[in-house]
Amino acid sequence: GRVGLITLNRPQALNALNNQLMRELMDALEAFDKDDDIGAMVITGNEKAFAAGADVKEMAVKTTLQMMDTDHVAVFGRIRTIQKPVIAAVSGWALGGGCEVVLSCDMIIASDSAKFGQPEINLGVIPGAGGTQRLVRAVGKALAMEMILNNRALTAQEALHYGLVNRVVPVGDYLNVAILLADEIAVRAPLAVRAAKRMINHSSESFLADGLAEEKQVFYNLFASEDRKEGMQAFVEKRKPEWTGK
Ligand code: DAK
Repeated sequence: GRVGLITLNRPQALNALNNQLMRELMDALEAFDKDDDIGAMVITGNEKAFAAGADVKEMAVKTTLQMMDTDHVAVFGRIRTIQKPVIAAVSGWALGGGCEVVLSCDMIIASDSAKFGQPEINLGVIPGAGGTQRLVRAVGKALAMEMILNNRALTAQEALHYGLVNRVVPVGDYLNVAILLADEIAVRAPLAVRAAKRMINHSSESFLADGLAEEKQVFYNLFASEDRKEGMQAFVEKRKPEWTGK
């Protein structure tokens, strides 16, 4: 019908968001946004993972300057420019950049196996694509602190309890429920739907731009640290990182 469906499809890497995947995701969203036959969109992954974060293997070898130059994950910023509603249908892992993609969507339907987390602290960095700003608005400061400072992941039921997701449904149903919800919204008055989305986002975004700019700068600063290199290298080598505070 009038629903544009986008499926993240790098199952061998739990849909880790590399450059190419992020670009293709944004291109697809923008194409649907321009398409008059589409009224709403659904982004999904597979049962095991929505996305386990930015691709650490790709990131581990980057210098700070390369990160700033290509700013590949700044592609994330393009989600904010999508005017039509975007629903995330999440099962399994939604971690790091994957959780940030979800947080940038307008509604979230979770399967009962979904898990939401911001594990960047394990790599010696912080969320760099809106996590520190959007999570606190979604679940409140206390829980956002625990999730980001101490890698606490939320189960689907916890995410529902704290207001992060709209609904939790059995794993066999989550995608259909998301598509049905998108389908219902897609046939509503297009201008009003877009205006409502814009204004609801405006309520929390007026201070967000400053926060996002600051967050990105802090991310790059941490990217220059030895601990960041150690954290990412340790992941690639499947060992525990040794932090030096440098
Ligand atoms: N990147 C690359 N590969 C990944 C990956 C990731 N994030 N997550 C999983 N994989 C790969 C694994 O390496 C493994 O591949 P092989 O070793 O078999 O080749 C395969 O997917 C299956 O993963 P596991 O064997 O680890 O599966 P398990 O079920 O045992 O564990 C897990 C699942 C999700 C707990 C584990 O895979 C895990 O901890 N993954 C990493 C999660 C993580 O740390 N994510 C946060 C990444 S940092 C920026 C903005 C934002 C960001 C960066 C910059 N700017 C504005 C510049 C975002 C940063 C992040 O997201």
